[in-house]
Amino acid sequence: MEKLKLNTKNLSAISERVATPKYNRSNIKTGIVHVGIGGFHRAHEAFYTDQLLQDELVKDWGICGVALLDFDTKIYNTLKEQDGLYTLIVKELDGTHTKQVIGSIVECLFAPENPLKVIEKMASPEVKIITLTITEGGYNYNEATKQFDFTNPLIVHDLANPNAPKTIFGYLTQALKLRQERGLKGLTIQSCDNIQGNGHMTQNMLLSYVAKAAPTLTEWIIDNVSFPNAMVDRITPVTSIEDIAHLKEISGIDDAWPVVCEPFKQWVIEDNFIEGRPAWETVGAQFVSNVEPYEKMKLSLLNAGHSVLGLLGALVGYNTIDEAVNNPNIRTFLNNYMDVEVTPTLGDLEGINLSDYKQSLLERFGNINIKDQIDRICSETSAKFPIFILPTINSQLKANGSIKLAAFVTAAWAIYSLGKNENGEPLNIIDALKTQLNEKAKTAIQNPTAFLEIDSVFSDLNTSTIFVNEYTKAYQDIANRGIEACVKDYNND
Ligand code: CS2
Repeated sequence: MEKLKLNTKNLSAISERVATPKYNRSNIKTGIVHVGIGGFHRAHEAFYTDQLLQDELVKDWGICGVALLDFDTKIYNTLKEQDGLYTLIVKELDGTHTKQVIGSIVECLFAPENPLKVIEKMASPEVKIITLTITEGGYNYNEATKQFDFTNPLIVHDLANPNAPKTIFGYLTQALKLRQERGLKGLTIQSCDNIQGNGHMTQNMLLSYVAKAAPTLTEWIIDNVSFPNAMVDRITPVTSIEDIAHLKEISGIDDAWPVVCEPFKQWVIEDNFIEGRPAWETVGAQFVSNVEPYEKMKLSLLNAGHSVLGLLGALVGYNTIDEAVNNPNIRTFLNNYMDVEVTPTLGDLEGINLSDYKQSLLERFGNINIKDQIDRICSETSAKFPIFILPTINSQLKANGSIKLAAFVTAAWAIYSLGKNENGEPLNIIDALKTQLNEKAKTAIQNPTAFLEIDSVFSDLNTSTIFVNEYTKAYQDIANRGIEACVKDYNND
């Protein structure tokens, strides 16, 4: 089969092989600027938006994708070369692949190359929404102080160089300032990251920054910018070389960076868009007045469930999440964690059948075709732990509920941070706090609680005697007998 490079020129030939956008992309205006064009955005919001644009009446909601960091150079170059097009490969449960070319990213910008262009785009009158996937750590929130972290060198840089920012806060501030100065309308800033109250978090962190960077803008933001909360969900592993080769082989599409994901998707959004929004509900998103319970459920069951499987699985020597969840002992442990420690903290989830939800998670985690990497799941655990697991521990401690399994997972993380699995093989730790985690992990061999001293992660958890006791016991147990033997015992307790 003739190999076709994915780009606008070849799109009609490619449409004979896989589904392609039915709309004329050159007629689509940019209504959304999205920051962070990694796999998740392209499997989720860009996918929903592509579905929406298939309706020929919808013309105002194209996406301008912004790559914010130097780290994003490769993805930016790829998308630029492919005219913003990429293939989404859905790995179905039966092992088949559903492929389609997504066209909703109609423009791309690389912030480090031309910051002013990005600021101008965000300030342009046709843009009504700025959406973000900047990762949990990107919000610059310090768990210990519960405040915006002004000590971050990048924030120090942005305060000194407002026209050449490096962080999202610098960009948003400059863009909103321009909108205010030019008498333009405000817009919506919508987080698509896994954070409880992600809209509130975005608003609070931005207002903290603005109070220092441009105090006269505060009032205007309060009146003219909305920050809806949202729960986002679709498991999107890192694309592998095999995925790229397979697409070329089977469909003859030469796509340098397709996106792979699971069939499941969910997007629950608070309907709070000050300058209008796409009718994403027509393509499966849910608009609700209060998204909090959905967020809490997803973060503390799905995301925390991932961390449980990732940390325990990594120590045993597994590479993918399905291997971990298909180990019956680890699966039972996760089940117990969800039922005994998380469920009591969730309160009333009207209209949701929690048992079905938990069951569906086990099925999704177990999808052997997805091959979701444990390295991906364990990456940046220092930013994930305070969001995915700590709230469960805090609620349970308050209610005198069990925290035994969460303490076990925390101890597993301390041992994981030594950098070797139980077979002595090196672990690929990817974490902004890698050095600190490793130093504390080494001290923890003699004194396990040393690991809990990282207060930007654990806050004051080390002052809870109940937690510290369970954690220390679990630490020693894992160190002496290994994950699997311990997990078996925990399951029988
Ligand atoms: C994962 C998430 O990063 C993680 O640890 O739990 O990326 C997860 O796959 C997504 O939130 C699924 O919606």
